[in-house]
Amino acid sequence: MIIDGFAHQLPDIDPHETEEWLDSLAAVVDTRGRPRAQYLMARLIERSRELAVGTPASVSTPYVNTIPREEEPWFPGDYELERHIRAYIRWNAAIMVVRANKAADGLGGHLSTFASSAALYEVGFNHFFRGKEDGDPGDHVYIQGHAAPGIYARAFLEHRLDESDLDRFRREIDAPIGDPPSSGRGLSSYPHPRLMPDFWEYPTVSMGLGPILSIYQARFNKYLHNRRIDDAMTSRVWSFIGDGEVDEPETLGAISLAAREQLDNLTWVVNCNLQRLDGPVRGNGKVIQELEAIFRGSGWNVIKVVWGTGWDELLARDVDGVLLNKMNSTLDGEFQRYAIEPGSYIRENFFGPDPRLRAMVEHLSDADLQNLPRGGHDYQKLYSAYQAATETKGVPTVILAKTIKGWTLGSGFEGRNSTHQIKKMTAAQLMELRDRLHLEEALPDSAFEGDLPPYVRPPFDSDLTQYLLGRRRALDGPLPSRLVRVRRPLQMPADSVFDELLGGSGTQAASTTTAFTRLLRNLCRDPDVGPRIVPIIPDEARTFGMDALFKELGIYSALGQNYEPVDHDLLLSYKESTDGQILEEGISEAGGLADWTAAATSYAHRGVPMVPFFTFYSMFGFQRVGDLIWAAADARARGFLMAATAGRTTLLGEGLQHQDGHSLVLSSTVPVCLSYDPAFAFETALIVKHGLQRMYPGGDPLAGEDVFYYITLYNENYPMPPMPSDTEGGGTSISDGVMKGLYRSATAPGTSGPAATILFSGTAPTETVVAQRELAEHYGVGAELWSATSYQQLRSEALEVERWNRLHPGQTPRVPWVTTELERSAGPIVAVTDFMRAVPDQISRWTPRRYTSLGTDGFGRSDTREALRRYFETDAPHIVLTVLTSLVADGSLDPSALTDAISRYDIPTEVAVPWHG
Ligand SMILES: Cc1ncc(C[n+]2csc(CCOP(=O)(O)OP(=O)(O)O)c2C)c(N)n1
Ligand SMILES: [Mg+2]
Repeated sequence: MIIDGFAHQLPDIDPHETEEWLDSLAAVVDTRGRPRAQYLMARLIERSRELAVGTPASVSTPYVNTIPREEEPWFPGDYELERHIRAYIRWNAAIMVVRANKAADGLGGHLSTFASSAALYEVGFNHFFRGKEDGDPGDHVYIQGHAAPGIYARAFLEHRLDESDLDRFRREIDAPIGDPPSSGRGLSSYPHPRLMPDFWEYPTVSMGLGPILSIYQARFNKYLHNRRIDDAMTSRVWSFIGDGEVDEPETLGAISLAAREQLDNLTWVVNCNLQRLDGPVRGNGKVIQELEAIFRGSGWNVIKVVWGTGWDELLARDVDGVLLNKMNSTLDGEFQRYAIEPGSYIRENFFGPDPRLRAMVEHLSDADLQNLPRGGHDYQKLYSAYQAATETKGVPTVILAKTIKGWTLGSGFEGRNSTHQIKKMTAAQLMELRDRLHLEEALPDSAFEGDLPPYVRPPFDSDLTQYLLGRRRALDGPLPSRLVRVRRPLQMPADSVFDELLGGSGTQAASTTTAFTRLLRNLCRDPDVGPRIVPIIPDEARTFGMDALFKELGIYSALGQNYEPVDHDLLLSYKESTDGQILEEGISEAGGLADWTAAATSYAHRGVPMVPFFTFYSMFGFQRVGDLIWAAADARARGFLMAATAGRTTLLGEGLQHQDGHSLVLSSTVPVCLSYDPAFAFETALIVKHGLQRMYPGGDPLAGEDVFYYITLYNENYPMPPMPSDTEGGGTSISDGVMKGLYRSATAPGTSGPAATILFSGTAPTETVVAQRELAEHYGVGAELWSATSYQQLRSEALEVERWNRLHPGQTPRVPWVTTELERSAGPIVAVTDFMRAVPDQISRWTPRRYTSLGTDGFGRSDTREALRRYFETDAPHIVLTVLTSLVADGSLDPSALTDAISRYDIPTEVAVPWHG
């Protein structure tokens, strides 16, 4: 017996009526069969939803189109012309890849992805995607990375690119960025704004990132709108996604947020060609059905486009429900097979077993059966789906379009498991493609005589090109198109915003994290830049002491705050509001990074520069969502990543999974990420101030650089010194030194013995100051202290110099800045960091004297700071011993100092090596 728990817990106010309904249903099943009962139930559910009865929506529907034929809107375009345009685009997309691989074997490229999705894109380009030429930002279109050839082919038809450009597909090196397109510039393999900054907008090729980024882009548009910064509601976010790609956790991981935030400005199109790279996506199941249930369960509007028009009349005659049953019960693995088999096989195996089904298609030839198209290749069906998606209010829409991978490329490609990887076509395959696309007139046999198959496009003044261009003009210009322009100017903050941090904390102990929180608050309070600051925090504001900002700035929520918070009577209560400034992401670093990316690219994607600060547990940044950061760098993001709770010894009891001693190594792998490890509040302020100026000089995005900042923040408290006078001895100003990565923080105490130099960063000053004192007191060593704010910046400059010297033999060699600076100090150099030694070791090639580093290589442990620093051998005694060891090696000190230090500080000498695990 099946019991629906909820119904049995409520009183039945009319058992007689209940019984009548149930008996009727049983009678229908008995007399008319199950399919009829299913039909009636479906109609009842539909009606009850119309009547807002409150019936829970089912998560799945039969395997047919969501939009019935009679609900399809009138198609406003020229069907024939658009089909012809598609044929040209399909041809050139394929030829581009084939030519590239003939010219240079192994260049790669993909034929089958776009072949399956050409109609999905074309209906968008001809009827929906809005461009930017009217001055508005238009739509945000995330294109499947492997479909790039088709997008280039369309740009070719639009006369944005020409043949020489297409021949530079995946040949970027000899074509510097910025060449005029007509000279044949390199076309990147996939959508890379970093490589084609006036063309691509959204990097998508690392699977799963495009989908999650698109959700947060749509959410960010609502944020801008609700905060009255930009009227973003005219822009729609479209994301094209592979059905294999949905297996990436990032793809589906944030879909419930999209529904919760009512992102009706978001449309996803999943290209369900049933295949990924190696084989079927769900051979033993049905990916469309699975996705439908997931999305409906998450509150999305789901539109399935399974069958092309040819199937409509068959379904209309399906009186017994046998066709529907066959559709429902056929597995994707079988559908993939039907895509490659002849019509006779389909007749035998799909329609054949049931005589009622077989009879249904008796009037169709085998060729007809083979050509019954899938919904994702049916322009009218797609148009209907897109139209419905754009009209849907209150929820995001996903269109699940069933296609064939490699469609129109011929039998060697369509539906084959190997299709994703095939990049070459034989002469016979090319002819077959031409015939299939009906391009005989444009491509007579004689066109194939050369070595390479030809590109072909209709003349500029042809009806076809004019139609194509006319459609784009009507939709405000071509896409993709990346444009940096100022729609809403940005103003830089007043200098006074930074004063508090530059002044230091006096005798009061403070951490760089609390200092930064004050800076963030001051920035938000600045009347000019304030509204453009986007504070983003995962569920860690209290950990970082940032909860104080909740009340003042408000937490953004599309729904406002429809409840009285539990802490309403506290001064610093949890305040959500529709115009809240803080994006509190909950426990999702990927979400926070996606937010950050939307804000950090807003200067280009919306013409509205925003300044995002994403503050997170540094351990869960690069290590966890590094690929999103890489994608943001590709997208030319500008902003600040604030690595809180940095360091391997600062988090006391947290241990192995939390103590970060390596994110600075990871961050240094991203070319445009400037990594800083400041020790003092004033350094942090300077880095933010100069960073703002570098990204937006005087507020101007066009003059700024596409870089972003990774800045560590610690939770260790010590008095924060004021910024020293900017004209420190030796000619380098403090702010210059902080930005370039190194400056002298304290001169050596007067001593009779040898000199040494100690570099510190992050929290290391606490131990180095003690070491400096001990060295002077017990060993007569006078050590200078230098703050190394960025080994990465020092290294980068030194590498440039090294390269210049190599390329300019015979000329006076240049000297790296770090070398020149350290020549102003004396004695062996010892660097101390709370990160692993690889961080300071970045400059070891260029230090003018003996160089040793101390760091926290190895897994973290839980204990006190003191115990941890002793364990990692970064405490003051170990610094002293290291300095003495260097001096002895240099012959500047008697070796007896070493045994003295070991016994003075009780340094254990037979302990396990920390980095062995
Ligand atoms: C994160 C990541 N892993 C692996 C790949 C390699 N890869 C490129 S395309 C592809 C298959 C894509 O299948 P699907 O999403 O179904 O797209 P289709 O080409 O079928 O439209 C894979 C595995 C990648 N690009 N990104
Ligand atoms: Mg696929």
